[in-house]
Amino acid sequence: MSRKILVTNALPYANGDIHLGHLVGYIQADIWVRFQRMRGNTVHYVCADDTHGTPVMLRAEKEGITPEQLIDRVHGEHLRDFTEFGVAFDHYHSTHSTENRAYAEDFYAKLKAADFIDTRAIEQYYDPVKNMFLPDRFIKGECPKCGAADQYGDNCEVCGAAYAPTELKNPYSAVSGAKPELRSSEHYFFRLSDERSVAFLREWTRGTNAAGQRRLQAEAANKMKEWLGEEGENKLSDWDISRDAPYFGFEIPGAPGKYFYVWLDAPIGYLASFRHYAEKRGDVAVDDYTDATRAAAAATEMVHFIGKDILYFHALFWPAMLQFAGYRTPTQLCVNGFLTVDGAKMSKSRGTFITARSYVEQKLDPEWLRYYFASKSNGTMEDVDLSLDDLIAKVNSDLVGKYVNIASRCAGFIAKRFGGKLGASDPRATGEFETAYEAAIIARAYEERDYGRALREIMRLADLANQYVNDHKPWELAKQEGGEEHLHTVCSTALTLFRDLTLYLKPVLPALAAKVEDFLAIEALTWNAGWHPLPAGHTIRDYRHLMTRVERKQIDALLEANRESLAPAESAKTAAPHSQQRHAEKQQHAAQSSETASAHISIDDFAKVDLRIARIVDAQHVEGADKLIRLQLDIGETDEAGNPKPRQVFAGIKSAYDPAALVGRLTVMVANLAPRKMKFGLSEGMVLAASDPDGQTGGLYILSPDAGAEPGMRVK
Ligand code: B3M
Ligand code: ZN
Repeated sequence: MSRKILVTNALPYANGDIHLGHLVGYIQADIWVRFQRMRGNTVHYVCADDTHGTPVMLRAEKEGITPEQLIDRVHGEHLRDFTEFGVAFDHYHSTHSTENRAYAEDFYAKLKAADFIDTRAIEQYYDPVKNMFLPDRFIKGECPKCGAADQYGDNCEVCGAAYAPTELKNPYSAVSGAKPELRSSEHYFFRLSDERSVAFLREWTRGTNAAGQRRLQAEAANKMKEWLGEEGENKLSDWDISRDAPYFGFEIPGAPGKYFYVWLDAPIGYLASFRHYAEKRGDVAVDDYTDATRAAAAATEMVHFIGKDILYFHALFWPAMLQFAGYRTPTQLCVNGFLTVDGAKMSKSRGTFITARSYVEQKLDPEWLRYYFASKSNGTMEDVDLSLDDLIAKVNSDLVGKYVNIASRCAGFIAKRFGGKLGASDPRATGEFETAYEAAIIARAYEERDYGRALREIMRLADLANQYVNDHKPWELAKQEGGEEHLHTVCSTALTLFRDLTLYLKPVLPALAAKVEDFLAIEALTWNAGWHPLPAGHTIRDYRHLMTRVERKQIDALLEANRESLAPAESAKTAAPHSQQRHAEKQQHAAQSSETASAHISIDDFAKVDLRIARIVDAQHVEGADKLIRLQLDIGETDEAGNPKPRQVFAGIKSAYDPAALVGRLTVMVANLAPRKMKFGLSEGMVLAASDPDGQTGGLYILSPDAGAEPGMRVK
């Protein structure tokens, strides 16, 4: 039976550009949507800009325009960026819309009637110059824990501590610089801590979707357990859903000067976007997807793709709001991790904070990125690393070297020797590609969003196809007397295999697949269990170039285009003078450290360092040491009796790693460092770890080799 699914992506804020970090989740969702449609399922795929809140209001003010003008412009930019990357929403709406206001008011009225709304007075910082209450991110001061200057009101970027803005020392308003005053004001709360809501959320956590998949990934379900606590416990707090004027948002009915907090109406925007689209189309029954009773009867699904930083909103507030306002609840959350670039947080000074726009302007192919992100997606909440060299290698070897190569080696013969007409295919060669079994393996991986697994399987088939071509050598057949018929069969067979590979790759590479459908003169490919070789006598079109190789210099140009200049640009000036200064200092620091890093050494100098792959066989906290973890590292060494003899190393990585999570991992160690006697014991080497060059975030990242490396292997 075919499924009916409403799919959404998180709504990006309307005050910033789309960057590659955003695109991870959007591309993952788009691939899933395309796959479901190829399977014959009905999918409505919607999104919108998240337009409300203080940052949008202040940004518009700074630009000298109205918030409406700002969000109009950004809406166009965001939609353009998504479209360029093949992220094809059925509709891209705005939370500042009539549908969204109507929904927000409806939710509020229903939650109020069900006794889920409370009011109480709270104390908050107020900017007496700007005449407004200040959200946490707009109050700065000294960290109450470590004393670092210019920290935000919610947490310290230097020591990582989280605190309330009222705990900051010497606070100042990031908007006007004024010293904020504490003032009291009446706020509206959603009573998340109500017993009904706790009971409901426990139940909701456990559900599955129509394909038998769990509603929540394992890591998300664990988080839920942590948030909800043990059975009988109630760890939830009520949620402040109102903000005081001036605020860009929807005024709360019957509460002049009070506005819905941006996060109240943001997820409601999913429904608003869907309603707008459905009404425009005229043939989609909105209630079948949104009303609790109707959705159950119609067996529709609602699937949200989100980043892991907004899980709390989507796994607690949102399902509870829906449930107690009488709406259907989400059938599945698909949560993705953050993006790192070359193993580190995206950074403006390194040029790895890459905007979608710059990528397109530098003329890089968006499908390279789609392919790469897909290859690194495994359906979990793990972070995704964009290794730039690996992107080049994967695209060039998999897509150009293996896949496109099949067509480019065979198409010419069909055109020149056979007038563009195909011959019969060899069923022995096409067999494995076209079995229901093979299709099911790949389909299952797509369904589970383990796109990396799907692509590995597809590339295994591409290897087989290349093997077939290599075995039969059409270029030699073409020169042989009487080789015509064999040549015809081999090239036709290879093109059938190429068609099959295209079908499997189509959710990831829709633009490329469309070019192939055109070249092969075939209907749009869909996912049928039993398909057939391209028929003899079928005429194909002339082969056109399908995809180019990535060059390192294109990547370098992309980084250059995104690198923020050292001189603080006039346009980058923020209302907060301190943050501007700190930003410039950070960048200067980064520039200096990269200068020192570029002094040359000879290859002999480098060869003196004996780097080895090591397996962490044990990791323990060290009593009395606040930075160290005691590691036992297997690098293949044994004692006289032949038993494994791991090295003991003390590593200063406690701030970033839980010892238990390290056991079993492979990493890289310096094996010939002179042993050093420490207070806690002998340290017989060193593990390598990357850290932020400006030393501000305190992030530490130990290295891991690619799969296949073994303990003891030399790294050089
Ligand atoms: N705008 C935050 C984000 O972009 C927020 C998401 C809203 S989803 C309803 O990560
Ligand atoms: Zn601190």
